[in-house]
Formats: sequence, structure tokens, C-alpha cells
Amino acid sequence: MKNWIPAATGLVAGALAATVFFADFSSGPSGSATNENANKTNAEKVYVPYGEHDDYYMLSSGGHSGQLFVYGVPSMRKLRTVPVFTPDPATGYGFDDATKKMLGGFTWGDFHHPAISETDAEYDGKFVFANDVANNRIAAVDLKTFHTADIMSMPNMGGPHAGTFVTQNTEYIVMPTRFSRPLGGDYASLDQFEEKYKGIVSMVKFDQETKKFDLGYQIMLPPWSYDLSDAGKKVSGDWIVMTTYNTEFATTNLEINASQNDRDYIVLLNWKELEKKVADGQYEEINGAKVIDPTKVKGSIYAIPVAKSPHGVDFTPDGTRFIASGKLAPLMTIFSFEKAMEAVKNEDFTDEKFGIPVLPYDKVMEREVDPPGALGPLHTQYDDKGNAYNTMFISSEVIKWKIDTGEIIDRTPIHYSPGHSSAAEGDTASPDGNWLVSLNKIAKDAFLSVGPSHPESMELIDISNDKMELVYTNPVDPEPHYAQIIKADKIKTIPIYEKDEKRPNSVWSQEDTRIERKGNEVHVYGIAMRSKFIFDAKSKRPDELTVKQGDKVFIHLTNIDLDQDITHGFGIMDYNLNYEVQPGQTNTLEFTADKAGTFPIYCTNFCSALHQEMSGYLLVEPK
Ligand code: RUQ
Ligand code: CUA
Repeated sequence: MKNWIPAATGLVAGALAATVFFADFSSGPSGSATNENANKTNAEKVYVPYGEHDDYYMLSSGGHSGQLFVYGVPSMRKLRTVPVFTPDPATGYGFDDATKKMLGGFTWGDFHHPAISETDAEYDGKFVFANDVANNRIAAVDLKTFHTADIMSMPNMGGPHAGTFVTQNTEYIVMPTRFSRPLGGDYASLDQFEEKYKGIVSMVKFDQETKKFDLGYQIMLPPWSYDLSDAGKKVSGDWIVMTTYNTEFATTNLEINASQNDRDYIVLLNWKELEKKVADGQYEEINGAKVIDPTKVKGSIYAIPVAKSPHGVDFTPDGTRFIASGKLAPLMTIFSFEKAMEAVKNEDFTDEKFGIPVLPYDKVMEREVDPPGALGPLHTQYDDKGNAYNTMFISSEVIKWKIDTGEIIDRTPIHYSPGHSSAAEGDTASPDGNWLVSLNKIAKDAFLSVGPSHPESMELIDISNDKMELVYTNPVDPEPHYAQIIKADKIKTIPIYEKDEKRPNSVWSQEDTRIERKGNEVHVYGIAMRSKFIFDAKSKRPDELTVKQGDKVFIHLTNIDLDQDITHGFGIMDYNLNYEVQPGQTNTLEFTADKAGTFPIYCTNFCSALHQEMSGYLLVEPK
């Protein structure tokens, strides 16, 4: 996002900086008497006293940190970083055996768009899905534990930027690709772009019982770039819409060359019909994926022209319309789902692209909304009163407008360059209409300097009245893309991992602890408890682990403290290893003892008054 029309962005943001209105964060009762915030100062609106909790969780993209950031709303306090695509020594993620396997050797990922699982087009609070634009992966985080449950790599993709979003009952998690690419990432000259390069959409299944992904099917699309997309709701529940750019097939200098056409396309497709076609065998198997090719399999996929280089499209809460925003055209375009269906039924097509019929713009478009002076509309969110909210990247503002009439109701300056915004329950069938958070790419000098790169920011806006009110600005880590805000009581975390005697490698009593040797493999079945490690209770020193240089060591550790929040860590000096076991959890650390010597082991997570005593030794006898 940052690199599109940088000169213009700088100019406009610079000009705004000189004239902005600054929110008064300290004083003044605000709003009408229609809501509970009515007589509160801005400071009071965000203040959550000790012992009380926020009303909402905000699950936010951590961008190229690869992580999920969890905030409370309205306090905007950061509650946790959940490691997803990147190792995290603070929690041992990517160090223990299971999470190391899940990461598959990658040490970074680029997480853009969280998608909470849905039931009947409402967030159900069970899982949140994430995309890795950099390495073609999809992840699921279990919201019972806030632990990453599964990661899957998808073949044939070129950066699933336009995901993740879910169909209304989480039948599929949808991942459209950003870069067209030869299938399988094979070599093909850029001179053969139009013939050899393909756009791919992955339709991914997730089994909530086994907590495992499975690639349902893929759709092969023209070599365009796909941008932020959405699934329908209710009447439109079987459909998906995606914006496209670079329908020019530019292969270099996209800034100029992918901005030539006045119109790009929205791709509209029926995932349920396509699912049936796959079941009928109308697909080709390519690199392990079932791929539908619209030049061979007709129907179910259509294109609608849209103002140039759009960046996103979102269904309205009732599912009857979808709104696209054009980053190079200063307008929001409302399309009618019903009219699109009429054109499909009457085969009212103006053209065909790569086997995909094009619907007539004038007949499917309902209204263009062009707020004077507004530049760079990106994404749309909603409230409970029929209003839409658009972030304006270039003119640094949020615009509130009426979906039915296109009437502009209010505008508020943002500091600066918002990408997405996120409203409370904002892309469900029933948004709450009280809070909107703007996710800003640039904060300039709003905070104490931390050097040449400044913090990004999020701004909390009270949207419960006609006039929006900017309440609070919060510095955040790179990089806020999208976030979803869900009612706190929908998320049901577990206090501890339940004791499960059948769990492989788990040990629940001191007598059962042991060290077993099989050839050059050493298996420790140990426990962590306040305030000691026990590898073998029968040994002279139960917290000593002696192995031979070159041994393969497996430390299976169970935390038998079945008390909330009593997490133990396990760090080994000079071995670059640290993992953790949460209450009731069993984890395995696997490594080769290739360095001979004496290496202290200690609990890295402060757990008791005698935490400092929770230690041991790894002794590696030289060969
Ligand atoms: S896209 S800032 Cu990565 Cu969400 Cu529009
Ligand atoms: Cu266990 Cu500190």
C-alpha cells in the first residue's frame, strides 16, 4: 500500500498535516443522549477501570511481523501477541517440535487480513484465520487458547493477499492471489505473461474438530492481480466478489503501466455451483490441487467493470449490494446483487475475457458516490443504521455516508493515511454501530520519537451519533492492515489445558518421570511444576540430564500445575533453545546435542517465589 503514488501521497498528507483538526482527548461531554457514552469525556470513554474488562476483542493483523495482535476495545490496550507465521521466543513458538513443524522452516510471514469464523454471517468466536502473503500459507488460531492450531501451504498461488475471508457458515476460507504466476511457480519468461501466467483462488476447508486444513479446490483466473474481496450474505450467500487490478497485463513498472485502463473488473463467482462441478469431476489435477478452468468449464464466474484499480469490495450487511472503492478513482461504486443476477439470468453479456462473461456496468451499477475533495477510498465498513464508512488513504479521513441514498453524512480527519478501518462486528450481518477503529499507515510526529521510522497508529472513533468523534490515538507495531472487532463474550477461552492421561508423551506424576535411551535417541518424559523440573524422580539428581555428544534428544515436558496462568519456560544456555508449557500442556523439544559441555537449563517464565531455583543442567559428554 505504501508505495502507490508516493509523491501524491506525501504532498497531500503533508498539506493535511499543516491544517488538521486535532481531537481533544481530555475534555468536553460529547454526543447526544442516545447512548451510554453520551455524557462521558473522551478520556472516560476509553477508561476501563481495574477489575472490569473491555467490551470487545480486536484481532489485528501484525503485517510482516507474521503475528496476530490482540487489543481490547475501547481501551485500545494491547493484550497479547499471538505468534502465527513467525517464531516467537517469548512463547517458545517455533521452538517446540509441533510448532516448528507447522512453521516449516519459515522465519517470517506477512499477515494481512484476519477472518473470524462465522455462523449465519455472524462472528462465532471459535477460530480466526490468517493469510501469509509472502509464503502462500493459511493459518488458523484457536480462540479457546489463542494458539495457532494449523498452517497449510497452498500450491499454485502467488501471494494470497486478497484473503482471508470466510463464507457465511465458514464452509470455505477464501484466498485469492495477488501476483499471477505460472502454476506451481514454474519458470516462464515474462514475455509469455498472458499465456503462461495465471491468477488462482484457493477455496480452503477447515475441520473444526480435527483443527486441520484441507484444500477444497482452486479456480484458475486471468493473469490479473486480485485485491481485497468478500463473501456474500443471506441472498448472496453462495457468491464471492473480488476486485482486480493490472488488467493491463503489465509486467514492469506497475505504478504507471497497471494504471492505464479506466476500468478494471470485479469477479463474481458462485462457490456452491463450482463445488458441485468439482464433485462432478470437472477439474484438472495440478500440483495436488483440483483446479477449475473457466475457459473449459462454463458458467458460475462473471466479471463486472469497475472504476480503475480498485482496492476492495465489501458486501453490505444485508447482502443485497456490494461496494467497491477505487484507489485511483475517487469514488465508491454500489452494485446491486439482484441486478447482477438478472444480467446473469438473461445472459446479458457485453464481452468475454478468458472464458468469463462480462456483465454490463450500467445495468448492474446502482450508484457512484463521489465525495468532493476525497481521494483514495480503500475499504468499507458498516454500522447498524444503514451507513457505510470509507477510509480515504490520500485525503486522510473517514467518510460516513448513507448506503440507500449516497448522501455524505460526516467526515473526520485521520492522522494519517488510513488503510482499513474496522467497525465493531463491522462486516457481519448485524454490525454494532458504536466503535470504528481506523488503521493508519503513518503517524508522523504524534508520539515520542523512536528514531527515523515512526510508529504506525490506530485511532478509535465513536460512531454512535450522526457526527463521528475521534476519541483516542494509539501507537502500534508494524503493521496494521485489517482487524476485526468481536464482542468479548463470544470468545470462550479455556482456563487451563485439561489433564489427559492418554495424551502421547504426557507424564502426570513424579513416579512416572523417566529418561529412556533408544540407540542414539534420548527421550525425557519429564514434568514442570512449581518450582522444579523433574526428568527422572528416581535419579540422584532428578533435574540433571546427561547425554552423549551427537545424541538426538527429545524432551517431552508436561506442566502439571493445573492452575491458570502458571506457565513454565524451558531455556537451554548456548543451545539457542527455549520453549514453554502452559498449565496442563505437554510439549516436545527436539535437538541434537552437538556441542559438548555443561549447559544450565532454567525456567524462563516467572512462575513462583522460587522461580529462580527452577533450573537444572544439561551435561553433554564429549565423543
Ligand atoms: S489491503 S490497506 Cu493488504 Cu488490506 Cu488495503
Ligand atoms: Cu517455572 Cu519459572
